[in-house]
Amino acid sequence: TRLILATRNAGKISELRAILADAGLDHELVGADAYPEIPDVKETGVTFAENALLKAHALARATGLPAVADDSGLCVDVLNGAPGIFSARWAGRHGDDRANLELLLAQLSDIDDAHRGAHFACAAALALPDGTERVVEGQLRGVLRHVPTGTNGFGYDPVLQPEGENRTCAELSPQEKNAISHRGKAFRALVPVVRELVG
Ligand code: ITT
Ligand code: NA
Repeated sequence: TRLILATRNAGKISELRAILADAGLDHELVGADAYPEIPDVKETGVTFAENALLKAHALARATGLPAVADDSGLCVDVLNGAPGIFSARWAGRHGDDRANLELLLAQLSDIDDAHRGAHFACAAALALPDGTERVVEGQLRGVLRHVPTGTNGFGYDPVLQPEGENRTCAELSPQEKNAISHRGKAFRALVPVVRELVG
């Protein structure tokens, strides 16, 4: 069976392919880029779960195929959970990882190490063309470094150091990150749901 990955974020797509394959899912995984004629859905939800469901439903409805979607972001304690669902466009232009990272570090420049706690959050949604939906969530807790370090991953990975680690997410191998990440946790929880509802 084909399963649409309702995302255009290249970093997410490569992580999702590895996470879902390692979890034993043998579906043909097709990225949203295979459907350029389908417009991006407006992320009007106020939670990760709502936005993930919006993206999954839009692709499932438009393609007639089951779709999974990811909505995710960085929630900073001292910023009361910001940037949260606005993580991809925190500095203005959607998906400008470098500008987002710089803005975040500027906002935290006066914050000492004891107060730099944060977590990544991910909502993983499944939608079927008939409107059936499921959503599950995962988190990765850590602290925010002052200086970006590492070249793996994407987004805010160079500044988040997971609890119990002395490396940032961008210094972990893809396999190491997927084993502990918000996205790994959420999508591993979604796999049995896909098996039940999609086959
Ligand atoms: P799609 O909507 O097409 O899936 P997007 O990048 O717009 O792609 P989101 O709205 O979910 O997706 O925004 C996610 C942002 O959160 C992403 O741009 C990063 O800045 C950040 N983020 C999410 N997961 C991350 C991770 O594993 N490592 C680093 N940053 C992450
Ligand atoms: Na979003």
